[in-house]
Amino acid sequence: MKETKDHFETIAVHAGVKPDPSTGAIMTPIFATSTYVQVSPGKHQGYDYSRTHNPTRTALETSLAALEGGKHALALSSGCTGTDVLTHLLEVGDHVVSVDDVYGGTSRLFRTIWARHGVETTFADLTQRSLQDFVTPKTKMVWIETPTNPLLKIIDIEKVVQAAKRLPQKPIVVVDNTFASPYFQSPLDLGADVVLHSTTKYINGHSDVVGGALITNDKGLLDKLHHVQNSIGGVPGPFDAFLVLRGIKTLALRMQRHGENAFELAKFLENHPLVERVLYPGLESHPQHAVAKRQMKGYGGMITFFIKGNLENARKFLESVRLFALAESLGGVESLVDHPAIMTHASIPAEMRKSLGITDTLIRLSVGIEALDDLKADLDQALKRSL
Ligand code: P1T
Repeated sequence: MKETKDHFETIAVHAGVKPDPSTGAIMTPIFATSTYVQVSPGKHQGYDYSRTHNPTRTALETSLAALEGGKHALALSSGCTGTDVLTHLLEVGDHVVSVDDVYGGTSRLFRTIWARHGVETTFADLTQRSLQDFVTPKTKMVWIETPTNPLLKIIDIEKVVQAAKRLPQKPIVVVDNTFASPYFQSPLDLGADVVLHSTTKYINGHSDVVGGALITNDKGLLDKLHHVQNSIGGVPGPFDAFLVLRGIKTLALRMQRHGENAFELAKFLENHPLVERVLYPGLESHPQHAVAKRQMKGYGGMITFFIKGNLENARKFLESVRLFALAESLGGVESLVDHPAIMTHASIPAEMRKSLGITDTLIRLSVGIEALDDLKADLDQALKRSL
């Protein structure tokens, strides 16, 4: 089968996937092996041990790189492993500037693990102030998440990249592209050095794998990242690699539907009398709508809204949904609902959460691919029960 780089849909189906040469099997085999026979010491077919490389993982990495329009990818055991592997590139005394509203686990890793190992992080609202206001001579990594989790702030990637490139120490600019997916946003094209994914989310899309990925055009950087990964061992098993590769084939179709459903639901919620405020990058009321319109090809499947009332009203709503499942995570075909303050962002200190605006009435939706009318009806009945 000939690989093509023409369109995203074609890449999603074909990149990295070749018929197995020994059998013709069209699907990539699950190479369930820890080791590989060598004909002479050090003489092998490119694989010596599965922590280092595995053929099912190689196929997934080829696919991931192609999806992001990048040259190289590493598949990892989780999104958090990707954050950890990147931060391992830094040294004691180095500094990170991170977007303030990031996934709770990313914030936790910077604040409670890496801070103990001498890497300090400043959390910055890069929608309001520029990168220059936060950098020090020791700033070696800039961490962008956009859209952010859970407030869906949109960071102007190109602007931050340009500010970073002007610094003499040339910090690595990382973009966590999990919320947008490569279907809606291509950070490498905007100058980012590395893209991170929690493949647990849209890329796999079926809520049955925990995985991560790093994608870059820089071979030197890839080698350093692979050295860390191989040293600490954060690799996915071959079955997980196979599942993610299988999920990717429908990524374009799924993202299209996630985006359409979310856009309609965002408009529905914005006009609902029991909703205080809706945050969705596609709405003109979104503070960074213009940036989203320029840098994204669509606005994604995540919606955040503030329900009218207090925690009790939020609780009643969350206990009343029937189709939306109350669960952490996002990006699967089924719709999920999350209460960030109690669930996904509970590890962020209360004061910090408060100053970010992650309140008791904040609700996050991961809109699935079900029929729009059913999702709308579910939200409507649950909102009515929130009173
Ligand atoms: O769960 P893991 O695969 O380790 O991915 C971590 C991660 C990284 N980046 C973003 C933007 C994320 O949303 C996540 C994981 N997020 C959730 C589990 C959640 O419900 O928000």
